[in-house]
Amino acid sequence: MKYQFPEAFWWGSASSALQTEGESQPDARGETTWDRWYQQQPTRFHQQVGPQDTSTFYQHWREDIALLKQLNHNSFRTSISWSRLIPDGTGEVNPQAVAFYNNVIDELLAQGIKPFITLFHFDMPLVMQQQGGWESRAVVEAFSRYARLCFELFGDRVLHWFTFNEPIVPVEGGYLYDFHYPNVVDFKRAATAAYHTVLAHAQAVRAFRAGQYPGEIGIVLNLTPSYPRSQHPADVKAAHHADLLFNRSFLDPVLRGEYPADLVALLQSYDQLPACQPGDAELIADGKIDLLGINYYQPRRVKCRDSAVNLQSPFMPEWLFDNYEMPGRKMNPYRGWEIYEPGIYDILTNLRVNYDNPRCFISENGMGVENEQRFNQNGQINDQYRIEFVTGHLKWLHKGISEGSQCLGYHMWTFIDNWSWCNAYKNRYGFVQLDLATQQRTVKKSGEWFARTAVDNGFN
Ligand code: BGP
Repeated sequence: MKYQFPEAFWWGSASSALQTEGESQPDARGETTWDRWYQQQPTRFHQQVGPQDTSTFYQHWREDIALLKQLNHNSFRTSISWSRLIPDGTGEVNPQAVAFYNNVIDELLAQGIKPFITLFHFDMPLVMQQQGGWESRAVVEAFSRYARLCFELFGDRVLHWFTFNEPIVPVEGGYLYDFHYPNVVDFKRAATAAYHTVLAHAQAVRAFRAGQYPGEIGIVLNLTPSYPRSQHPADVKAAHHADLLFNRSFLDPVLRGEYPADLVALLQSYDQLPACQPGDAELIADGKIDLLGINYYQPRRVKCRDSAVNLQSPFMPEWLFDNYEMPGRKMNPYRGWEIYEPGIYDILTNLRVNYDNPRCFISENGMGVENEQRFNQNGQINDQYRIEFVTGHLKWLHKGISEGSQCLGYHMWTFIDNWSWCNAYKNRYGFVQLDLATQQRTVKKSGEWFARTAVDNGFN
């Protein structure tokens, strides 16, 4: 076999609580920011489909885990919903939630599938947001209590924990670019939210280590390699700034235990540093992880600004660089994102060379397709494009591993077509097609291909 992967390689997929669980009356969870945002502004959501309309994992967990088994998963990542476990964020624990997550974890294990559990995948309990969300240190404390509770309840069986999924995304979406609640635009508030997320992560890691739970703890970051338009120093500097803001603002604290000095100097020069407290540096140093999850979808291409900055306007990342549309780049024709397979190799090489080669795995990679029903042939989605997408990335991943990267697995986004943030069901990603109206599940061609690849531990 030409592309054989290391023994015990993790083959699987990822999903998240809010995107799959759905409503669960009478065991209702507490409201999240997404529920509230949908009630307030349903038109922001694709075809006005909100977070209540999912693949109803809360009811179909046993059937869905049987499908994971059928697709030869040996591992599967999902998240715990903070607002389901503790509906008001800090108070009483919901016993139905405990029973539900126990059932899911036990059934995964019974089927030989390792549960990988994320503690926070974008679904902020509304009560916590009303107390300031990640801008508030009280919420950092509340998160750490929630994390400890999860370790206590499920830590005897869950051996792979992740504090956050893509923590930069709620910061970008909620405080810079208006695609997450609370949809404000303010760099200083964004920097504060990001800083407190790092503190919350570190508090959870501290609690995990103090409790001496078995297994390991990490974080999932969406790493977007920043490629400059040219090797001109101004373009290279622009790409470096984008890398500092969007990758290294989380990567360095969790792998090196500190912020990059040039990021601190950069923010200081624009008077955008968040407020620190005594003890923060020690806390961040304690937040170093055992395992890094890497979400990779597309790179960031960057050039220096063509025009002068308006110094009267509020500071934004775009003061430091412009995004660049490289001519001839390969695009996903069904979703509008660039496809650049070598990016996965560049991420691994950067980690190996510059970050002491951490243990890592690809925690999300996937191809969203609009109107995918058009590829239905005789009752099954024939998604050859997705098989090509995955093989293209796996080849570069294989090269990275053969050069020494400690990449331990590959998880696709996602198992079943799911509800997605403001996009709802616009972009379908699943190995399994979901008919939302009937809740019928049908394995796509890519699911069958993945099942063979997982069992063969590679492909030709
Ligand atoms: C990642 C998130 C997932 C998922 C995916 C696809 O950033 O971790 O939760 O949503 O992106 O994104 P979209 O559905 O917006 O195409």
